[in-house]
Parts: sequence; C-alpha cells; structure tokens
Amino acid sequence: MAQKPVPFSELLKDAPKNWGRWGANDELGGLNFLTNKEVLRGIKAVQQGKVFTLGVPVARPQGDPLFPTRSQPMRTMAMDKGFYISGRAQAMPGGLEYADDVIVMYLQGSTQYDALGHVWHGETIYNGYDAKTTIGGLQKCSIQPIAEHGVVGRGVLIDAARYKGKPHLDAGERITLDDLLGAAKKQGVTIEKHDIILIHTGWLKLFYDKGMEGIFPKGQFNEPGLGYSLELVKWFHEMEIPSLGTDTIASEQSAHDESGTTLPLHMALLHYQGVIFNEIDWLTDLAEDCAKDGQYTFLFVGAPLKIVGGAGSPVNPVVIK
Ligand code: UVW
Repeated sequence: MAQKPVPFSELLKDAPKNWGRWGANDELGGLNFLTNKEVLRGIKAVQQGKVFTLGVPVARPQGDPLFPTRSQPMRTMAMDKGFYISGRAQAMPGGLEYADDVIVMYLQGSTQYDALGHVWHGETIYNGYDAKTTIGGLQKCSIQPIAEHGVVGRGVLIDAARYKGKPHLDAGERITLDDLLGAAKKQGVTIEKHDIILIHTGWLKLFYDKGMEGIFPKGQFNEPGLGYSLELVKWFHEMEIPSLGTDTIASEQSAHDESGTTLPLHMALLHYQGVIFNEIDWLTDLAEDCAKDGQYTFLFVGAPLKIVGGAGSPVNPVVIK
C-alpha cells in the first residue's frame, strides 16, 4: 500500500528558514548573499578565459527537455521571405526586408530560474507573503527582482556522476551531503560559503541520447539528485548557499521515500531558505572540461528575463573559467 505522505509542515518542522532575515519586504532570498565582494570573489576564480553557456537549445522540432506536465515551446514565423513573395508584405524604402518570429512557451519550459513564489505549501509563499498574491501573476517574489539583481558570484561544479563512476546517475538515485562533500574532496575543491553550486548528474545528456523515454520511462517522473535530509538543508543554511543549479528538470531527487513526499528540497531550500533554483543546465561540456583541467571553480553569471509577475524565466547562464 502506498505510504501516506508526511505533510511538509511536519517533515520540515526543524528545517531552517530565512523568512524575515532580510526584512519583511525581501523578495531576493539567497541573492542577498551575493554582494559586490562575492562578485569579485567570482571574478578572481577566472583563470583561463574559457566560456561555457549552460542554456539548452529552445524549440527544437524534435522536442526539448521539460517537466512532464508542461508542453513544448512553439515558435512560429510572423514575417519571412514568404510574406514578400506572396505580396503580404512590402520591403521598406531602400529595400529592407526582415524576418520576425513569435514563441509560446512555459517560462520554465527550458533552462530556467524558478521565482521564489514558484512553490509553497499551505497559505504562504517565501518570506511569509500570502499565497493568494500568486493569483493572476506573482505580485510578490516573482522572477523580476531576481532578474533585476542578477545571479553573479563564484560557482563550483560538483560532478556527482563522475564521483559515482558512471556517465549518468540512475533514475531516483540520491546524492547525499556526504556524496556532495566527498565529490568536492575527490575533485580537490572546497565548497566555500556563498558559492553557487552546480551539480552534474549526466541526466540531461540522457535526454539528448534517448529522448523523453530515457529520462521519464513510461512517463514516470523519478529523477536523481540531491535528496532531502535535515543535515543537508542545515548545511545549505550554514554555508549560506545563494543558488543551486543542475542538469535535471527539477534539481533534486524527485521522490523522498522516507516521507512519501515529492520535491521536498523545493520546500526546504527554495521556499524556506530562498535558495534560487536553476534547472535544466547543460553541464556535460563544463564537467568534461573540469575533469581535464582540474579547475572546478569559476565566475557564474545568470541573467533571467525581467518578466513582470513571472513564476520563472528562461535563461542562458554563462560560466567563465
Ligand atoms: C515544479 O517544481 C513543479 O517545477 P520546477 O521543476 O520547474 O521547479
């Protein structure tokens, strides 16, 4: 018989919270840790000038990786040479013609940031704002303040797949705090306070190798990733981690079997601590490069779009080593 899920209010009763830490009007959460000093610490990590862009291609005809309840981005031409050939458009004086297009997509239907008001349980979103403020568009904790601030600091890549000696983690496989620290140690890197953490699992590569069926066999949403434990969320709190990025769709082990809950880190990290979640990052090339040159730290720059009231935003994060 399926286990009755433990309510988050009970599972997370001892989990640390940052609500009120930066005042009653805070909508930035962990980004408050990313001060000018932290930006300079990120810049100091740059040693070689190598650039990696972490966004995945958007609106491929054969489909993009996304959460199973979301539909594929749709891009269509609003103007192209055909309009001129068919007489529906005229060249501008001098002869200029142009192509235009329109995209319809989930704001979280690609490489993305989650806004702090994206998930909650009960009646309140991050920092205690009423969950009703999400109705019709996020009046509080939308993606806009995150986009105004930018996500810039020192990033560190933790290669969980390499640590476990496989090209990709298995469906539902847990990464524990010991794994996280063990992988860092093996890589010869220390995770410092205020680091932006990126975790490579190899999961997204599996999508491009095998399609949706590769990552969600029979439609089952059962991703690998960091798994909830009180110890892990206390560590994030002590380390004042501003942001977490992964090459999975939802940035954490989907199912927490001990409690029967789904996505508990969305609650314990994003909703309680204001850790900014960055999902569907292409980390394969970065991970390979880090394994080759041994440099696992870098400047990380994430600039989501300033979408008014948005629950998230597509982004093409940039890593400079
Ligand atoms: C949900 O948690 C529903 O979505 P995401 O993985 O985009 O955060």
